[in-house]
Amino acid sequence: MAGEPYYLTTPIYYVNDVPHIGHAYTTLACDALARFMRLDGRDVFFLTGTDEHGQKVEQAAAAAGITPQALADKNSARFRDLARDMGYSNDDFIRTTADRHIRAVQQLWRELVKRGEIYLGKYSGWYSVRDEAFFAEKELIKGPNGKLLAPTGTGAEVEWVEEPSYFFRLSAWGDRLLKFYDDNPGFIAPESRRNEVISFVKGGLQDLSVSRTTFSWGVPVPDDPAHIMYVWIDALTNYLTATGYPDETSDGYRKYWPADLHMVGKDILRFHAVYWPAFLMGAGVAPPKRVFAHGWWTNEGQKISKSLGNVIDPYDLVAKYGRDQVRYFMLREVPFGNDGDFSHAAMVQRANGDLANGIGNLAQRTLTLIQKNCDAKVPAPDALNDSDKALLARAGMLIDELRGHMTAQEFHKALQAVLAVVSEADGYIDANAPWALRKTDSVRMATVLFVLAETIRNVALVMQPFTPEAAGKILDQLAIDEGARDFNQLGEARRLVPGTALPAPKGVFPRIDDPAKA
Ligand code: ME8
Repeated sequence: MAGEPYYLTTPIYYVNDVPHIGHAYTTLACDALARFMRLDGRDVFFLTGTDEHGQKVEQAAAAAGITPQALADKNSARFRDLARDMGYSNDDFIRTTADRHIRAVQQLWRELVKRGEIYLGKYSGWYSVRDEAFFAEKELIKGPNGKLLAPTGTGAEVEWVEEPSYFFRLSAWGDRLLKFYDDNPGFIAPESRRNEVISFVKGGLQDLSVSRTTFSWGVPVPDDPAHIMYVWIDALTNYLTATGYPDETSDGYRKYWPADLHMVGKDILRFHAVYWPAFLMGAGVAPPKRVFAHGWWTNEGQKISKSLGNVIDPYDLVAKYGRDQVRYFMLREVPFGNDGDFSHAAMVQRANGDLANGIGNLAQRTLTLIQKNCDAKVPAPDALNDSDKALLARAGMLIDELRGHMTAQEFHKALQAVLAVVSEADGYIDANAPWALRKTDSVRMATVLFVLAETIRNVALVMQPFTPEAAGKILDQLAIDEGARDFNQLGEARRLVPGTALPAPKGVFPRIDDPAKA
């Protein structure tokens, strides 16, 4: 596994609007995964970026009285800043207005034309600008005032569109897609979403309109610039662009394509799990290995929307609760894949219960005892008894459990597993009462504190992907070198060295209890 490439992507976000908690969430999930895989020795390429073309962006720019490029520049920068300010570890940030991308998407188009997958026709049908998607009449919903709405839950009105258009022969791909899903059972996750996609494809596919002529903000169709490409064919191709495509001999392409994981919200699964593999197979390019569609966040039980005025700003959240606390909450609170509700009470409960009283308290108690009773040095253990060995073994084996959960994108289960070890360690500290041993058996006290410090070292190592700052501070307090923090250092591979001087301990997860802050 070591050195094996791992390529993962977020959706590229529309620049018609500014980032909110939903965007931060998807990128956070990818960040945790990217950090985990790096610590596990993988050669990670983690991509995020912005989707800058299309009618929606053109309309938003017109409303703001600026050019689409100016709007894109301004809002793309905000997504880039968000990634920086949240401490995300993305390796690249792609923009669909960049030359490298325009070259890639035009090449993919040419390839599809060459293989007879694209033809010129005329489109007439319903289009939702908000969703940048076409819908069949039978899919539409009647709105309260008789207006026809897209069936996506966004409440967006559709408009009738009639124009010359290039089409992709999607109708010919149904059986091949179904076979592909069958041959690659892990391609769509979670399972319930996979079933939805399969039944959609079984319901029959229609050819897809892939160019527009009634607006101009997009990539021109090669040799027919009156047409601009449908924003989704443009956008999806970003995943290829970043690897170096169309240069199929480039290092990036050879190493990272096909992508290991496209992480998306459930709203855009169809584009990633149906259109995208069809485009790619149609162009003779291998499809990605996996698409995971996560759930939707609501705010105190309400749908998050601008009109309700309850959009959650990730900066506010971090200012209020802390970066690591927000990361932990979002990944632990909701089984990844399900919808989740953001509530102040739940946030505080998680941060205090699991972090302050759980991991933080265990580390603080143990390190303070060591500081006071072991001359501020890693204590030297005597012979280990069965309960010592059992706890060390549990902590050392955590990684095997976590690998399984992370490969399945079950972040909540990974964190549950870590916290289970923390509560075992809490039980161990109470059962062994090192503070009492100080007077009766200082040799045993040293052993108990060593076992606890080792357990904390293992817990902090595996927490790095989830709460990187706090985990780093705990490792600092255990005097662990920066170079000795990867997953090869877990368990017996590298125990703490008795006699190592330790700095004065400091709490890393403050309790959130200021009512004014609430
Ligand atoms: O769809 N809860 O961009 P977009 C959870 N440009 N996640 C949420 C969310 C919420 N309430 N709101 C948004 C696009 N998201 C296209 C993608 S990819 C080739 C092109 C997240 O700016 C979630 O990941 O509308 C969702 O899929 C994405 O933001 C949509 O971002």
